[in-house]
Amino acid sequence: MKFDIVTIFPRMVEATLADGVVARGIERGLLDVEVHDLRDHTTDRHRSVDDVPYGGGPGMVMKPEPLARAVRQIRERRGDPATVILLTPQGRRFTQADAVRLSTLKHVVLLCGRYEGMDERVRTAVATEELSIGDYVLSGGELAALVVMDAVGRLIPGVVGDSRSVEEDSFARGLLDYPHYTRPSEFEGSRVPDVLLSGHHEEVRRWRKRAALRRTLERRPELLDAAALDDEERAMLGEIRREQERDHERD
Ligand code: 9D3
Repeated sequence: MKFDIVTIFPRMVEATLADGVVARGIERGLLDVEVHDLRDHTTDRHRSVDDVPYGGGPGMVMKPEPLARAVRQIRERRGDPATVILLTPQGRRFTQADAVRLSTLKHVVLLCGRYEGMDERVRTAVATEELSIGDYVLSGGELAALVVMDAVGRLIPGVVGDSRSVEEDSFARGLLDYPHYTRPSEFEGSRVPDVLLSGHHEEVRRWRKRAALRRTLERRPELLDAAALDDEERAMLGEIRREQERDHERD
């Protein structure tokens, strides 16, 4: 899979790609990432990527031509119909389902904005979709593009060493993770639950499942609406809910 990322901060993106999961995917030849400096696609003496907004107002707007030229060059070189994603606060929220969908594609172009935003015609004429990574204000699309590449990259078979980690991932299963423990068995007066030391694999499995359900119910109950629960999980969830109701009555 190939990512082309267009930015005015290529060094920021390259530095982040030097280590971690995407770096390993690149080393293993499973991922290819090319970082494009938007200024290389300008035609004026000052290499301008932004201009004042029509209609007035504060800040600057990214000019459409350099972005369109960058994407045209990327398309010409590859010759395939690429997905062109604009990272923008106005985009649809990026989810694990998007990561799974994008991981099936051969080629994705990521456009990073800066300043107040991009000329509207980049959105309508160049981008094929728009994504946001959440409801907080970043100073540009670069970190969002890196988030997307990380989430997608680790779904490419072979990028993450142990594929069981990917399959078991909390959002892949629709539940939050169960608590993890390693040595020592007692730390600052807090002991590892006995069942995890017991060697009873079936009991461990059930304990983890119950713990994951309890955490999800307490912290992210809306995830349970979408989770595909099996019979055992539905029964456990019923028990946990009854326990909690009992605890509330006592308070
Ligand atoms: C300060 C300008 N704001 C005025 C209302 C709007 C604004 C424009 C550009 C706010 C942030 C940005 C830069 N952010 C992104 O490009 C961005 C982003 C984000 O800020 N949050 C979550 N996901 C994303 S994806 C791209």
